[in-house]
Formats: sequence, structure tokens, C-alpha cells
Amino acid sequence: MTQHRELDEWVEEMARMCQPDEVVWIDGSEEERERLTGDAVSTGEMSMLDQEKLPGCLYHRTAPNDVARTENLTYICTTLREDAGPTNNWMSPEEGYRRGGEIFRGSMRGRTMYVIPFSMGPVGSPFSKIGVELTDSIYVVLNMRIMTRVGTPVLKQLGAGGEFTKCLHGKADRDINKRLILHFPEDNAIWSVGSGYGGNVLLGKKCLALRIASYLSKSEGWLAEHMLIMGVEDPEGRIEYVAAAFPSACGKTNLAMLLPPEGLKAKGYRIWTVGDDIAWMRIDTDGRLWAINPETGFFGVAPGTNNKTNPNMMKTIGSNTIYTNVVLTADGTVWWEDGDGPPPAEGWDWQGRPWKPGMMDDNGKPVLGAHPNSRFTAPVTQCPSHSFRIEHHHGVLISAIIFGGRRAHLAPLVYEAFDWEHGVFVGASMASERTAAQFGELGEVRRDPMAMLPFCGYHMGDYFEHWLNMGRRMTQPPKIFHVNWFRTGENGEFLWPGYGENLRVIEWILDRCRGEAEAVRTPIGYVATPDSLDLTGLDISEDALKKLLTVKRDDWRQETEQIASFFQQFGNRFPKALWEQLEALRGSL
Ligand code: O2Y
Ligand code: MN
Repeated sequence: MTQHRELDEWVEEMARMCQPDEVVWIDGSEEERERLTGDAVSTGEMSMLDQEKLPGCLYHRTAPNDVARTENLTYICTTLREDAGPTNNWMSPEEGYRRGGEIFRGSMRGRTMYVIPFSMGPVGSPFSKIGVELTDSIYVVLNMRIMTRVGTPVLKQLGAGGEFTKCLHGKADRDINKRLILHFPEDNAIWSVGSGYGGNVLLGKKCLALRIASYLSKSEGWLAEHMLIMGVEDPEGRIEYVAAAFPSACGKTNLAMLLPPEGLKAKGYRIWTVGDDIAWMRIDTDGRLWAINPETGFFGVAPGTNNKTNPNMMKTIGSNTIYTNVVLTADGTVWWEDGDGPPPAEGWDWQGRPWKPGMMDDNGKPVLGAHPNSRFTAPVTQCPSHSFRIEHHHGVLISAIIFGGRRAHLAPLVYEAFDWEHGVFVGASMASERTAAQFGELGEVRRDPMAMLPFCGYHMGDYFEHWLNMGRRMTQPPKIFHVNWFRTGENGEFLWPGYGENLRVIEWILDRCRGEAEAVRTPIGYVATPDSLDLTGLDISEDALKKLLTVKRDDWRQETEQIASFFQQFGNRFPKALWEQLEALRGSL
């Protein structure tokens, strides 16, 4: 029982529906972590890894049909279908509660229902939002304890009448035909049933901090975005912050915690990681944009993470980390493809089957030990580059917003939007080409405005209008930029070396924000001049640099046609100002 009557009544009502044997309130204490870990290990739901090599680390496997977010089973349940917009699946709230209720009813018999009060953002900050997640998964509880601030301080902050998002999660029988991820923005509620994995079940993350928060932020006048936040400390010790949105497979997490290349490190540059996935941004009385990362952990993808791509992450995940669906080795450690070191001589794969390197399936294809979407959950404070401002209630001042995409031929390495409105156009027309590792045709262009396509909890036409309105309210808005690390030469080779070298581009961006770097005006925006980039110690040819910074008008003319057909779908809720931006681009090409 708490002081909050509405909360108590809701927990009782949900327990009546789900019928757990027991209801346990989460307090966030260390003693509780030890007890829950012991319970999870004793039931076999999780296992302890070697506590000398990986102190505090746990291992978990999910069901083979439950290894990623399921966008096709994710719905926005609004009274009017058009309020969900053309890019979301829609269900009426009545149907959502009825269909969800049928699956939830009695589904927790023989299980415990945990009640997790959690805060997205520092407890008590004006940026923060409180949620309460009910779940029958101990794995979810242990993950939420890493990803969010949980327990008694949150309940205290909630008091007797504070607002909170009602989050209900149940594993049920993890049957994909009885899986639904339902958002009820008008009721500030989320129901997720039939899954035990990641973004489907850690309801503070994609469901609350993006889909529900984006809906709330529109009426409350702030931004909930799918963006990393990083601070760049220059040789004078000045730290400036950028927020950046990239579609998946563009290295967002790696960028958030990169190590400066030798040339810039020697000059005194340093990176401070605030967050790798979500930014909540508000306008302050100074007319500027301030941001927090509402999370306290990383839910990162394991394959491809190694000491070259992300040395800071490798240090972060050495302790107190939950590993999901990676290879379990015989000596109680973990391994994944494109990680560090050779594979173990033998182990168990993500499905628990004996596994050896070099194993082939019936079609002669290598059998992967780790699932391609296998993950680690680790506390942000363990990251060597974590920012001392993560707990600041006021967040960090955002100097620049960066949009990015993976474009082999189209977009130059970096350009600056003419102004906020043009920047919104750049974000709204953001796109990426598929890599070999993804489903679909190689090179197929996928539009993903502001990297929010799967996460905007309402009509995206209204979302763009909200972005335009935010710009009108700021006296000193951040400048907006676009980057593309993936431009290729004639033989398909990457022209830009990537990884830590990306900091050189961010240095240019911050110089631009202070009016200190050269650029040339082109139809798409202000493009960096070759001399304005600091290339100290970088081995790159003049020819490659020229290619990286070229704007090819014919290619952009074709692009405007594709942008127009994408914008068309938003109908009369699409802002006129963005059509005008498209016309202006067409006119200047
Ligand atoms: O597949 C999942 O459930 C995780 S998806 C994810 C995890 C961490 C950060 N971002 C994402 C994403 O899909 O954007
Ligand atoms: Mn993400």
C-alpha cells in the first residue's frame, strides 16, 4: 500500500485480471538485487557468469521467436484512427483493452507480479516522468533496475497524487500469435503482452520515453527524441553538447562514447557521454534548448562491439551487466561474432545448443553463436566517458542537433541547414540505405524522419508541425546539421575512415555554431570546405575529401522526387512550410 490511492487501486485491478500468486513491490535496494538474482538463478531463468572474470554479470536467453522488437504487433490505440497517422498501426482503445485483456486474464497464475515504480530522468527533475511497470518477469525487473531509477525514492516523489504512466507487462506464454504491444496515449498507459524481450518489455524505453513521451511532449511543448547526447570538451576545457539522431546500423552508440583520434587527443579533446539512445529536450527561460537522457543504462547490441569499434563500451560491460542471447562459454564467460578475441573452442549458442566455431547449417551457411540482435544491459555510470552531468536536474545545453543517414552516393560528409525550418526539412527527409546485414534489398532507401518512424506515438504530420513550433519559440535554437559517414568511392570503398575520426566532423559542427569555420553555400545547405576540417594526423587523399564534400545536383533532383512521394502520405496534416522547403530545394538545383 502506498499513499497514492489511484496507484493502489490500479495495481489491485490489474492483479485481479492477471491473477498472480503474489504481488511484490520493488524498492531498489541492494539487498533486493541480491535476492532477485538468487531467485532468477534458482529457477534457471538466468545464470551467473564467472564472478571473477565478470563480477555482477548475469546471462539470459529469450525464446527463439522473441528476439527483437515486433513493430508489426505494436499499436497506437487512439479514439480516432487518423490521430495515429499513416506510419503507425492503429487499434481503438476498446479493442486494445479487450484483446489485451483476453491474453492477460489469468496469465500470471503461479507467478509473481512485481510492481516497479520508476523515474525516467533524475527523480524530481522538471524534465522527468514517472512510470509504474507491473511485470511477471524477474529479468525485466533486473533490467529496469539498470535502465531506470527505481523504487522507494520514486514512490516518495509520486506522493499522494502525482501523475504516472500505467505500464502493464506479462510474458503470458510468449506465443507470437498472442503478442501485443499497445500504447494508449490518451490514458497515459501501455500494455505489453506475450514477449520477454528488450524494447517490447522494458517499458520505460521505447514505449514510454519515446511513443508516450512524444505524445505528451507535443501538448506540453517539449521534445522526446531518438537521439544520443554527447559533450565535446575542447583544448580550453569548454564542454559543448550535441544531440544526434541516426537510423539503426549507423553507429549511434559508438559515436556517443568515442575516443578522440590521436591528432585531436593530443590537442586536448575529450568526449563526455550523456546518453546513447533517447533525449528529452526543453526550452528554458534563456530561449535555448536543454536536454537530459531519461535512462541510466545502455541496452546495446553485442555483435560488432569490440575494442576497435567501441573500447569504452567494452570497459562498461565488464561488470554488473546482463547479457542476453550471446554465446555462453564453458568457463562461464560470453562471446559474440565480431567481438574481441577468437571464439571459444566450444560453448552454447543463443538457443542453448552446443556450439563450435565453423559449424555449418544444412544449407552450408555458418551457424551464428550469438543472435544478431543479442544484447547487453549495463549501467551508464560504468562507461569511462560518462558525463558528470547525467544526474543534473537541469540537463545540458544543446549547441547542435545532428541528423544522419547511410547514403553511399548522395549526401556529403557534413552540411549545415540554412535555419531551423530548413533543419526540420532535413530531419523529415532523413533516409538510409539498407546494409547486407538487414532484411530487404541491398541499397534500398528507407525513409526514417528524425529516426522516429517506429517511435512517434501520434500522427507524424503533427510531429513535424510540433518541431516547427518549437523553433518559433526559441530565441537561440541549436543549429541543425546532417552527416553521412558512409559515402563510397568508385570501388565501393568508404571514403571517410569513420570511428574516432568522426570527432573531426563534430569539431567542425561546433566551430560552425560559434561562427568559426568555413563553409560553402549549396542548394542543400552549407557544406564544409576541405580546409575547414581539422585533418591533423589523418591519412586521407585530396581526391577522397573532394568526393566526400561534393553535391551532385542530378542525384539530388531524383531525391526530391522520392522525398515528395514520402511526404504525400501525411496528407493535409503535413506542414505547408515543409512543402515550401522542398520547392525551394527543387528551385535551386
Ligand atoms: O530489439 C530490441 O528490442 C531492442 S531495439 C533498441 C535497443 C536499444 C536502443 N535502440 C533500439 C532501437 O531499436 O532503436
Ligand atoms: Mn534506439
